[in-house]
Amino acid sequence: MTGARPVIVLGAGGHAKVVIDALQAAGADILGAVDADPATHATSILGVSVLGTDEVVLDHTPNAVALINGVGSTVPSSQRKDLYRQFRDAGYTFAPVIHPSAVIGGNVGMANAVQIMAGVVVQPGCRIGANTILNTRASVDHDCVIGDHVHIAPGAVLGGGIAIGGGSHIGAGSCIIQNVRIGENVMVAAGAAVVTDFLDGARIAGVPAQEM
Ligand code: JB3
Repeated sequence: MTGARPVIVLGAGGHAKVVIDALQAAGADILGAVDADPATHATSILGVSVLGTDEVVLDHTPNAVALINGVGSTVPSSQRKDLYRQFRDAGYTFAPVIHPSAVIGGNVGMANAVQIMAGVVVQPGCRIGANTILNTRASVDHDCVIGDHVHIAPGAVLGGGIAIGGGSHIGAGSCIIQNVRIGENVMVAAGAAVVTDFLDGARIAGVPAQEM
C-alpha cells in the first residue's frame, strides 16, 4: 500500500486515528505522527508516537519516507488541501490508504493519496481524485467521477454516474441519486437526499436537498 517506504502521518486528531488504524490493518511501517500543536495531544495514538511538529518531517529526505494526510475536514476547507500541496511542492510523496475491508471494483482509477476507509464500496469504472477521502462505509456506485480534495463522509451513498467537483464535502448519511452533477466546493449536509444538480459553492440540505 505504501511501497517500501515507512510513513509519517500529518495530524494527530480524529482523522489521524482512523488513518493509523487503517494503516496498521494494512501492515504499513509507521514512523510516527506529527501535528501543528503536538502538546495538545497524547504522546501516542494506537501505539504510534507523536513525534513533534511538521519540522520533524524535514529531518527525513523526500525519498526516505512517504507522507499520509491525517488532517480531515467536516466542511469544504482548504486546510487539508494546503497541507498536501505544501509537502508535495517540497518534493514529498503522499501514499494512499486503503483499509483491507474496502471492496473496490474493476477499472477504478485512483489519483495520488486517496484514502479509502473501512467498509467502503467502490463499484467499477469510478475515478477518485487526489487527496480525496472515502470515509467509513461510504458507497460509491459505478462510473462516478470524484474530484480532488473531496470528503465523502461516513455512510454517504452515491448512485451510478455521479460527478462531484473538487473540494466538496458530501455529508454523513446523505444520498445522491444517479447521474447528478455536484460542482466544486459544495457542502452537502448530513442526511440530505440530492436529486438535482448543484453548482459550485452551493450549500445544500434536506429531503429533497435545497440550497440553505
Ligand atoms: O467525520 C469523521 C469520521 N471524521 C472527521 C474528520 C474527517 O475530520 C473527524 O471527526 C474530525 O471532525 C476531522 O478530523 P481531524 O481533521 O483529525 O480533526 P481534529 O480531531 O480537530 O484534528 C485535526 C488536527 O490536525 C489537530 O490536532 C491540528 O493541530 C492538526 N493540524 C492542523 N493543521 C495539523 C496542521 N497538523 C499538521 N501536522 N500540520 C498542519 O498543518
